[in-house]
Amino acid sequence: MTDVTRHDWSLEEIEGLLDLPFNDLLYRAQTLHREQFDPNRVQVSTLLSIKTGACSEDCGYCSQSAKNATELEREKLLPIEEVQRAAQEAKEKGATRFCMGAAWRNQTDKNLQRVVEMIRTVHDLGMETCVTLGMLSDSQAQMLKEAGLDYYNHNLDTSPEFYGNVVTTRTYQDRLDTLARIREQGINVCSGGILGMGESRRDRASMLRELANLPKHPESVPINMLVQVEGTPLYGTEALDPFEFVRTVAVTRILMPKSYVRLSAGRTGMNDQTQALCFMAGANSMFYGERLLTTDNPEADADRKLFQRLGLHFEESLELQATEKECDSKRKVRLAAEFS
Ligand code: SAM
Ligand code: DTB
Ligand code: SF4
Repeated sequence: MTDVTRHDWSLEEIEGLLDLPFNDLLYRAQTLHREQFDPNRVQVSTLLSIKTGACSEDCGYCSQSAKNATELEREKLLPIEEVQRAAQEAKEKGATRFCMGAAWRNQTDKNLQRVVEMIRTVHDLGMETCVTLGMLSDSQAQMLKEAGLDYYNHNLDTSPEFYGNVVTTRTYQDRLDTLARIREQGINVCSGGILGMGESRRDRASMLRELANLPKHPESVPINMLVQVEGTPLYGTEALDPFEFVRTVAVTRILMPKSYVRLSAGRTGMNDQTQALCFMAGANSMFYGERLLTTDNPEADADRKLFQRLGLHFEESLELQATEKECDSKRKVRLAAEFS
């Protein structure tokens, strides 16, 4: 079989995909998706904000920037018991990964040591761990690796061309450098972006080219729809056509066929039909639980009902999958013996 992962996409090729008739695009994405994944399984992660607000970056979309006049209440780094309780609850509801986010531009080693303890605690509950803490130095990335961290989330957010319209306190290259440090340590990379910030289709193509042409594709690619927060510069931006969102999910699937594509922020503003189209376009991961970091996500019950209506299932943890495989091979041996 030919290798389906490429790292040499041109902007024109990607724009060509985004321009395809909707049915042709979804057919291509769904076909590739089926070759790599069970199309009816969705990986679910639950988020927790472990340090909220007062961030020194000026991201135009974010409720947590100190530069944005939002109503958010700032909170110091959470006590470990609170993190443990939230992770346990997420596990009981069926999440297999727990993602902890902090509103930091970068962090002190002292704070990072506390995050390391949180990672160990969540890991001991039998969940996969993910953190998103802003920029990292080499030694900090190494500390996270030694703590056994599974994923680090660090989004490129948009195209290099549009980036300056959204953030001015860091550069695109800063983001790429942190991603390289995470890779270097062998931590799984979670990196994607936000749509609906007033960017053009070409910008969406350009962001996807950056992600798809990384030396190794991110294992997880979150595609967020902008959650418009009052008091942020991007509040009031014209809403993106939901079909354009679905198209971008489909092209993400085509460019990075082996990656998990995550339907991320913005689901509360989407109807069930749009979400179903996203799953058809190749999304196979999402945030689950009523809260994202500082804004709302659909109720867990509503998501379970939607999954039931669509015949979708939560993907089990890797541990459970391994047990299933073991049972499956034992069953095959037994059947072979019975029929011989
Ligand atoms: N401070 C860290 C950072 O910026 O990498 C981690 C937390 S930050 C909130 C994680 C990601 O959430 C951002 O990179 C952005 O893609 C996404 N995000 C933040 N606010 C959002 C919003 N209002 N709508 C959609 N996505 C958002
Ligand atoms: C990602 O791409 N989206 C998540 C997670 N990675 C960290 C965060 C979404 C945040 C939405 C706005 C909020 O709740 O503050
Ligand atoms: Fe800070 Fe992250 Fe929000 Fe930017 S996105 S303001 S870095 S918390």
